[in-house]
Amino acid sequence: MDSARTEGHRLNIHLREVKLPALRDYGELSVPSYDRSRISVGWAHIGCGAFHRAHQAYALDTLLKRNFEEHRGWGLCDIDIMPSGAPICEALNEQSGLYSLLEKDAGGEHLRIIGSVVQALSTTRELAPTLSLLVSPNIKLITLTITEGGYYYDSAASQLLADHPDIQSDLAGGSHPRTALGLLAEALKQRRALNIACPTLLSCDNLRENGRVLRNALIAFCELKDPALATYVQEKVAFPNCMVDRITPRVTDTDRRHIADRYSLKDSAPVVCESFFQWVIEDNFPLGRPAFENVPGVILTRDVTPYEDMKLRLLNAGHSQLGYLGHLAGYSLIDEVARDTDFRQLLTQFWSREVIPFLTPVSGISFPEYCDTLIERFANPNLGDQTLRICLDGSSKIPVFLLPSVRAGLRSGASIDFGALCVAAWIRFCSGVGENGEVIPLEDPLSARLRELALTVKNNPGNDATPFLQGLPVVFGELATASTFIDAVSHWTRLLYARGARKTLRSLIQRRDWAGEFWGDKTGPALG
Ligand code: CS2
Repeated sequence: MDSARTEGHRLNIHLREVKLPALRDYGELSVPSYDRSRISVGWAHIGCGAFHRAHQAYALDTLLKRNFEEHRGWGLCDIDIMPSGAPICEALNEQSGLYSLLEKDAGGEHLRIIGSVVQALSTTRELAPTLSLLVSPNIKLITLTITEGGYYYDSAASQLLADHPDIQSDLAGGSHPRTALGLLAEALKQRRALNIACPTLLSCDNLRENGRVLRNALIAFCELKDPALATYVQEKVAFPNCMVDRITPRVTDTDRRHIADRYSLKDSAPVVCESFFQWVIEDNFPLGRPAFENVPGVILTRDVTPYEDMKLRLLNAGHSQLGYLGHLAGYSLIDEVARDTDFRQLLTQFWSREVIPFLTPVSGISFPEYCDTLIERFANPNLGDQTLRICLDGSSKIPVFLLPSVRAGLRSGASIDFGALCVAAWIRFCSGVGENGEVIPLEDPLSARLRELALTVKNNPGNDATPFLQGLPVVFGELATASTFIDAVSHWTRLLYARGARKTLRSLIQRRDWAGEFWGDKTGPALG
């Protein structure tokens, strides 16, 4: 047995005590091979969650391993603005930024200690140091993973949610920024005053044209706060779009115990993810960038939108289908849902009938093959991704992941039943009580409103979904008055209440009146 494993077993080591040279790569464990003391911060990231640490921080770690001298000035400082993010910042700092990333695929797992994060700052505790870092000329790139709702932007209406209490608080100059927009506006204001060039702002959230959304939201925020700053942002700041992809479940105590037992490592900030990694980035970085093209899985391109549409409408909307219906059908893990034949049929029919026909082709990618890979990824039995993780924040995910396909279907007179069934499942889910009377925990900034509206639908004659659809203009926009959509959602909600999730989805996938062949039929046996 090699020294690392022996040492680990003997010491039952905690990452905060690890001396890296003592912990060498062995089989399933790899560690930073570079001299971390020579890394300086050049990249700030807002949102210290697991996704960022499975994605951007992983990409930089790969580059530091490959070409240390070129990248040692790009070290990451992770910033969190949520009070709930303070403990993770503390845990990372105690471990001098180190954490373990457990990559899992169907064949096994690999544990990798990531060394690219130099420091973590929580604005609730360390606002002044955060601002001075963001204003420093060393910072040439600021990336964000602040969730779809973190932009306070209604994409369908193209407007900032200016009345939102968090935005109002930041406009009024509250003691601590509640939004990333407020924090960024303050940092850019100071940079402008000091005549320091603007870093590139790269949104890494699951939004269509995430760079454009960030730009529009930030400019709209600045217009209300400081119009001269709005003009400056408009003229001086680059906001490339990018598409990010790596399934990253919530870390559980079981994962922590597993890392401690199998690798003899205690880690207060571990991350679990699949081994798949993809990052498609628009190449627009005026102050330079790490050599992202050298990270396997990264594509630099001029137009990210076809990749975004493909990923959001196939992967993320597919997840929503499995999440809501799967949860109602009694599943707590996505891989179990994805191995259920009825649900596989649901996915393949949904994709082939209601999504793929409306996607712009992506050079070098066959959508059916992409979907086959998605099914394999969803069905990864080692990952332990939770249906409840997928079901959280529906009010900001459904409009981005699902409704663009519904709109495209309505425009062309095609079927929208799979989309409508997913919305119906969300409404049924939001009632807060499952099919066997169990409580469904709702995690969404709008949870109280969602529950109230969903209960109105539950108690409506015929489960008419109109109050839910019309009560959430930010989610449904003009769809709330589209009678075909209202009728379809009401129909599926009624069936979900009358028959339950499984029978309802069977009645859709076994429907006999579909016209023509579709990809799901052709590949049925392989997927069944
Ligand atoms: C998921 C995503 O949140 C969701 O609903 O679909 O978190 C998904 O796992 C990632 O976007 C994968 O890249």
